[in-house]
Amino acid sequence: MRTHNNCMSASTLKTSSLLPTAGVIALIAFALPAQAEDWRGWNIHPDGYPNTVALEEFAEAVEEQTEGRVSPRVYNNAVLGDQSDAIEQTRNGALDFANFNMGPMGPIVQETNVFSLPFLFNDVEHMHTVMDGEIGERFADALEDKGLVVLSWFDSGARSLYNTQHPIKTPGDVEGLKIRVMNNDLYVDMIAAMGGNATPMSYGEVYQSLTTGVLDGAENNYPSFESSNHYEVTGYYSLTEHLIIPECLCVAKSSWEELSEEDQAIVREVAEEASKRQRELWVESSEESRQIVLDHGVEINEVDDKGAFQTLMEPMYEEFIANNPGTGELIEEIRATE
Ligand code: GTR
Repeated sequence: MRTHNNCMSASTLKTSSLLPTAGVIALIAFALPAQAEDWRGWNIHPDGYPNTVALEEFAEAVEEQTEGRVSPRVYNNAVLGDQSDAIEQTRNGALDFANFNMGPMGPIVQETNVFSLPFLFNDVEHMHTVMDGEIGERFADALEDKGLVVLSWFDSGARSLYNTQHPIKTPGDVEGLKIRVMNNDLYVDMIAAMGGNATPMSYGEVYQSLTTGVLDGAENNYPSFESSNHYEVTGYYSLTEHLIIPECLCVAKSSWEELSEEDQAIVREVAEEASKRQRELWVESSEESRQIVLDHGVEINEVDDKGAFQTLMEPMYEEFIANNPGTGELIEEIRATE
């Protein structure tokens, strides 16, 4: 935690001829305002991305409403490190806040791995209902136990496969393709179950690997497919919609605990607003991105039989449930949430 004091320092107050007495020091300390907290925030996305806009508005509103007691600044484009590193850095307080996807969170907060099971949620609305309810609170508790205070949940749409070779209509079309996945072994199993070869890789390295043929494809939602420019180097986007993964807006527990209760309440409220804003922007941005990639000439195809992909995931579910006691019930609970 870095702090600064935007008022005059004690040394400027003291006269040159007299050393301050203990009483004078106490008076000075009393007169100085509480120290402002400079918060550094990690963000993987570029300028103009819905999450970036929501995070920047969050930062501005927090600064304004806490009257400068908390002064957050967002660093875009993962300049502060890749997502797995940033999660660790936020857990240990080297970073103060961030927007994280629950995919790369899985290896660090095991409970969140359930979100990396393909076809868990029926649709994005279902994911929102689950995350905004009691189940979402349980996940927030699990994250807090690992040093991350969840303030609100963001959207990240549905992820679909894209590649340089051909449209994917059936699992057979994935056969032999080298597909980039986020850092989580569950995705290696997922792509293997479809017949492809998965390479876990950080987001920033994917573009180059697609151009050199190290990768044939990757998977993501429309806004990321577009803003990462991956659409420029892959001709086919196939609507498998195999993953719907929540994201959090979270704060390092150590930074959180330095706030007064009053400021915590302000930050929480502003974060709720940021989530609403992000979800609205998400819808607009997904449509805009879809249009941009279409205009560029990317072939987008529906997948008529998603059930064929879903069936292939059954052994993955069985293994997951066997290795993670209690998750069978949790999955049923999530599926039964309306
Ligand atoms: C995006 C997500 C990022 C990151 C990225 C990726 O959709 O918002 O946090 O996980 O995908 O594929 O690495």
